[in-house]
Amino acid sequence: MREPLAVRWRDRLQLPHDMPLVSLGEGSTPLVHAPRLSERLGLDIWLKCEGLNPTGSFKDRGMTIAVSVAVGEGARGVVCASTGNTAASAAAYAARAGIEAAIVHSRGAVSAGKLAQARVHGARLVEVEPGFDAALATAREIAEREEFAFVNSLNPYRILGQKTAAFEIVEDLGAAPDVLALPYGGGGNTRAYAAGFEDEGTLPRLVLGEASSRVDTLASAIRIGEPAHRREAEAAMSRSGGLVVALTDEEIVEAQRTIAREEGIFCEPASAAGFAALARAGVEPGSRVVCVLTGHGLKDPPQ
Ligand code: AN7
Repeated sequence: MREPLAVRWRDRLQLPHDMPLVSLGEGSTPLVHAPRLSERLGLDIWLKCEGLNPTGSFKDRGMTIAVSVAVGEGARGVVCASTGNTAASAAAYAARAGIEAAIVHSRGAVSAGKLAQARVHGARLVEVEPGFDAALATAREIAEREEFAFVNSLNPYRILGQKTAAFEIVEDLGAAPDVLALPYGGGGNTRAYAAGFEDEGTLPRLVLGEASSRVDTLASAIRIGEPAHRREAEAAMSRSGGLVVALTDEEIVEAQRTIAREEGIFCEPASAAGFAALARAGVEPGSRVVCVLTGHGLKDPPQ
């Protein structure tokens, strides 16, 4: 059995030993070597398969800690605004904890599978006008009015839990990679990886893939107009000597298909943005690269 990440990394995260733990067995995801992608780009590429977390995305890493803390503080429920994966994760962990979950989402913006997850776990769905920013404002109002814990990535425990992916990569490879490629939506994950690797002593070059058309990209998970963590995420990217690559939907879908056909791994479109960015990042040949595949392909399948 794999230990929950909050147990495995308790000391590193400085979590109290007596804290109540709400866990579904998250973390310890496979880091899979990608020989064909490596050959294609002249690099040494590894895929961190975050779609194998309990609800199918990396969001579970932060949610286990955020919901555990909320329960410890006696919260009646949790609330978040989401493009879908945070919603699915919050709903599952709230169900596990026996508390309520309220999910705020923009009309037509969330994939059917992610909405189904939230519904099946018994969350209350609140639909608002298009735009992630409107959803975030409504989630804050609900948090205040109903005394629910706010579990968007602005909740510091989310970032804390997500740092553990960096610890696992260093453990598996024996050192930090030269480059870390990942999708850039709100920037919380970028911030978490940077903090995790900096704890380990080496920040890899951060290659961030964002949708060139943030507000209406086909990659629904990263349909975020204004990144909540822009300042911190881009500061970490600059510190690392990295870059942000703006991608067309065609590039994102092509990267998703390449990973699926050449390596047998199905990730959702947003998750392929890191690999898509890599192809345009001018990385030194032979570099060791980890591409973070943030969510499972079944989450947001092609129509
Ligand atoms: C698969 O669920 O923002 O840059 O509300 O689901 O940390 O925002 C999801 C984001 C990448 C971007 N890949 O990460 C939400 C949400 C997948 C995602 C991102 C998301 P951040």
